[in-house]
Amino acid sequence: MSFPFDISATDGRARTGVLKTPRGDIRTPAFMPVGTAATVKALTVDQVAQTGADILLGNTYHLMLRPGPERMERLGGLHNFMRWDKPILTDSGGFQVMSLSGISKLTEEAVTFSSHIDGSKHVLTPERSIEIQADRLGSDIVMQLDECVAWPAEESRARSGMELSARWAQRSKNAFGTRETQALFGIQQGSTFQNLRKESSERLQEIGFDGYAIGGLAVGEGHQAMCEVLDYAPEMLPADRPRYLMGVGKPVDLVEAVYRGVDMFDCVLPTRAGRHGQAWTWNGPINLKNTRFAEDQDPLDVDVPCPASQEYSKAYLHHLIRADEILGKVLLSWHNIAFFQALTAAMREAIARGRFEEFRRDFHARHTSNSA
Ligand code: PRF
Repeated sequence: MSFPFDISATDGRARTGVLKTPRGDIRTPAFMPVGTAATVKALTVDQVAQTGADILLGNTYHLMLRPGPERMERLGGLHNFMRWDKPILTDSGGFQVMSLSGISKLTEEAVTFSSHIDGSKHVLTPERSIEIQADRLGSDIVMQLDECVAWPAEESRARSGMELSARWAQRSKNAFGTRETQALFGIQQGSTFQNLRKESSERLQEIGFDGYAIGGLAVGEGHQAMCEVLDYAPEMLPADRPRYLMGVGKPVDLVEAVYRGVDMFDCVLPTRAGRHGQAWTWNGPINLKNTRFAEDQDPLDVDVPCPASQEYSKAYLHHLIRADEILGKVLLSWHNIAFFQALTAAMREAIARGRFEEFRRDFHARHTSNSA
């Protein structure tokens, strides 16, 4: 039985609704903060919850290496371990293997890789990924193992990655079976080829998933090329199931993807940028390292409902970042996550009111990318 997904309003291709899970509702469009190593870097789960996040993302790759899946199960699963009782979606590991690990070998059966921590050798099959996510970590939304082909790709290479992902989708589904309290998402691949995206979607729908992700984007093709794929890719997926664009992105990417029918996102950007002194605001990104903030007594963004956004001066944040103080990273990570939550909340409201076009126009007018 799939989690109920109630779409309460649509505006053009944009949708807003609620994905209902036993651990709580996920309001869509939703942004999932990334909690790679059982922590949203620099923040407590209470701070993350205060920003309005309904769901976090965790990573199979990192957690299988450290602290290890069997230990995680003995410790009561990922929710209990990190003290987050709302939903968690876990990524399956394949993408992180490709981007982080040492020499990896990909066969029909599995991906074999060496740990980025100690060089030890590990094997991940679609079945083992499902077991780790669903049974050891206790994830609420489990992702199939897939192959994300690097960009740019020849069509034949993009096809082989899409086909392997489709076969692994079937194996993932067989391993997952049917479960009452957990959901399984398939992942569409096919690089920037419309015919491959179409074939991928059809094969996933024949297998049948609780939700559908769009993978293989935001891998270097750029905003314009990504939008061109999003002009057709979301509509190839079932309208009554959530659509999740993996690893995306900047605020403009979120707005343009929601406009094209995407419901869920995750990205390290708000926390990673925060640790490097960058703050995202309704007026665009700024870097607090910049000398022009040295005596700026205004807060980051009074329109973002978060203590980090409203109660500290830019001059103070500038000082903290310049002095490499831990608190600077904490406050900017907190603000950025709060901004991304404010952004998705504003999109939900605009769609509900039938005002998404207007929202999108105003967003672009205000959001400049001059100072990052
Ligand atoms: N597949 C998986 N995780 C991902 C991606 C993918 O294609 C991406 C691509 N942006 C991010 N994370 N499994």
